[in-house]
Amino acid sequence: MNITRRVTIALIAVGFSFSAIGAANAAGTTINVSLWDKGDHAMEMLGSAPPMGMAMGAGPGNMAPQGNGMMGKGMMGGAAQRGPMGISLERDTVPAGEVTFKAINDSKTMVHEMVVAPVADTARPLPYIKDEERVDEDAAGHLGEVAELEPGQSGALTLTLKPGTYILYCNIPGHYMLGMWTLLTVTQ
Ligand SMILES: [Cu+2]
Repeated sequence: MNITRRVTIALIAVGFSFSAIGAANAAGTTINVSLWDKGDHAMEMLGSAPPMGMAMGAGPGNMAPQGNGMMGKGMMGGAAQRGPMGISLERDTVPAGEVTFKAINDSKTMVHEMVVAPVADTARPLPYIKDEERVDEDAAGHLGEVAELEPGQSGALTLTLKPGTYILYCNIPGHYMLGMWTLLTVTQ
């Protein structure tokens, strides 16, 4: 074994012990969140496309992969794309406790935001105010948000979450209906 190799192995060992300490001491989980859209024309689909809110027919469970360009890109191999805009999570399952969402607006042109709410039943759409094309945040059970990020801006939100299912959605008018939401599972 030459010296270079020995040093390399020693460094790997140090790296492992550091990451083990890091995991043990971590106060919570951080999730990177991408708010994205496919450009200015994304809004034109509102009204012409079928509604794509949760449980509205074009959700992930109801949409077969068809290679139509709407599926599969996903920021980090995450959620399927169901519409012209969406929310992608670095991971969609986290342990209960403190969760920090680091949201970045990856749009070139549009303001987006990230609102978090609990979900009792994924088969039921969120309460919706049709006149305003927005989710009724109070009725949905608002837990917190990173409000109105300009393109390229980022923001963070830390919540203490119990086990269950949660939705992250954008409540800029029309965006939820265009598929800008995703689910997060919090485990025991
Ligand atoms: Cu949005």
